[in-house]
Amino acid sequence: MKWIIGLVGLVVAGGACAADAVHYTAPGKAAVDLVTSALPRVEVKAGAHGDAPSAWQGVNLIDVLRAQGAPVGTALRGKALTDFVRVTAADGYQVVFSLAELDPDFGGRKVVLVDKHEGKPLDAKDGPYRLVVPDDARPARWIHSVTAIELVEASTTERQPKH
Ligand SMILES: Nc1nc2c(c(=O)[nH]1)N[C@H]1C(S)=C(S)[C@@H](COP(=O)(O)O)O[C@H]1N2
Ligand SMILES: [Mo]
Repeated sequence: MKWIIGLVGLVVAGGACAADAVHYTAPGKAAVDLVTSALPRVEVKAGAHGDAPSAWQGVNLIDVLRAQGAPVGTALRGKALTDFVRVTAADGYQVVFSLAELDPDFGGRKVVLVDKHEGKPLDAKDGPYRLVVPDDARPARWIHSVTAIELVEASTTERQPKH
């Protein structure tokens, strides 16, 4: 009986955040587990550390952010130009991207949240999700074992935009 209660407790406690999910947070929004199945799938060919390019499949990070209501495109103006995205991994490793760096109207940097390499799910060491940033000269932002993606507002003044 005791073990049943323990099991139920575990399931309830774990219910807030699924084990293999990526947690998404943004200012003023409730935290969610990301569901990317409705987003367009993309493939990039890239190799880290001078490896021969190989194929990675997933979704564009900017599409994830747009789907979550992040201010992109014409909404990316004023204070939102200080917004950045912080990505955290299971081992505590973190990287950031500015929202404008990712937005196609600005930097348009390709960053893909991948769940497959050469068509196969990522292995336990890197998965279930990692980022691939083909145009970074060093692969240090190819963060693996992603657990959280946070949109962060970094504005520190009250200045109102003129445009
Ligand atoms: N979670 C996590 N991701 C990480 C790192 C890390 O320490 N932890 N190291 C980064 C660095 S410095 C590099 S060079 C690449 C190495 O990628 P690889 O293991 O696919 O060669 O992973 C990046 N992603
Ligand atoms: Mo590295």
